[in-house]
Amino acid sequence: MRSALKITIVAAIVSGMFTVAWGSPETFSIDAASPSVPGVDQSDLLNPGMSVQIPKANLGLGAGDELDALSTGIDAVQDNNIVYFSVDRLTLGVAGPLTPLDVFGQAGLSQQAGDVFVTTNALGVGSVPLGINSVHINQNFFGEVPVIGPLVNNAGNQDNLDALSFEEFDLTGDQWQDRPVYFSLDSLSPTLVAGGFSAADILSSPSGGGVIGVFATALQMGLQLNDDLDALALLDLNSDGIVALGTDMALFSLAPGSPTLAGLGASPADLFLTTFNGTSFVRYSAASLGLQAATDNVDALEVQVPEPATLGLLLLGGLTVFRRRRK
Ligand SMILES: [Ca+2]
Ligand SMILES: [Ca+2]
Ligand SMILES: [Ca+2]
Ligand SMILES: [Ca+2]
Repeated sequence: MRSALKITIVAAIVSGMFTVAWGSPETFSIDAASPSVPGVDQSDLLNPGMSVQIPKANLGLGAGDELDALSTGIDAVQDNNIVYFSVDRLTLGVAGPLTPLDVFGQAGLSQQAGDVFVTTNALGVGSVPLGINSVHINQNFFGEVPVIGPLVNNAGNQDNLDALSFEEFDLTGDQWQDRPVYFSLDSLSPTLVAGGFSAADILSSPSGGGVIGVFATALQMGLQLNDDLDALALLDLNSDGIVALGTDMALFSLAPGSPTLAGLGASPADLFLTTFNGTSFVRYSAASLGLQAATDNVDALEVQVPEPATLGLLLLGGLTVFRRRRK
């Protein structure tokens, strides 16, 4: 790319030109190794700015639990998506036309783990994965450490965003969820043992709080009980909190060390698609996201439909679903 064009694109991204019309992160979580813990807990749902939206106790979670994937169940998962994702502290990325404002560049500045990236074309415009990504939201927007801009080198530790939603869960400001919370836990979470759950299960906590249930089991996705699902975009088509086999859809990723990855020769940065029919397949490879299969890990996910007026289409899609249910 000509350097003048590249500088223009980079300047546009820094100024936020490409971020305003796109998905707006409303809820996130960070991991236990983040320097902002224990100021907030690794299982709390957080607002941008690092205030607590839903404390872990209101989800039914306790000490030592690690919430590592999150969804409202109304994500526009389909066969082709623009993918929004986060990566872990060890992720390196692949150099691309938008470096340094991509995973590769942010990793070089030691500030990649708290960012949200989006799959784009070479001009930085949202696209189904083509092997190119760019910074969608830098970590300072979330109040994550380090609170610095995206072009500054970070000498210290960094918060790791490990769960993401474009929607809010608390709509009334009382710190209780007003819609179901779909989530997953990591393999060391005490609640897994207490509830007989797998780290690869998609769990749910109902509107208003209460007892944690299983939305979909590891086996319904063709996973093994000792896999760990660590990133999730979910469409529970009729929003009833009960999985519809062959109809509901999820895009997800697995954590490093999950035996299914070794069995398939797949990467913790690959994204799998399932309709809960007992199988999953790799829909987007690490390379298609601009990531390295051997070293990189996707640890949070959101999606949008790949048309220009994505927000309008998202609303239309939601209304269609709603009408279909009421027939
Ligand atoms: Ca960053
Ligand atoms: Ca992350
Ligand atoms: Ca998990
Ligand atoms: Ca992963």
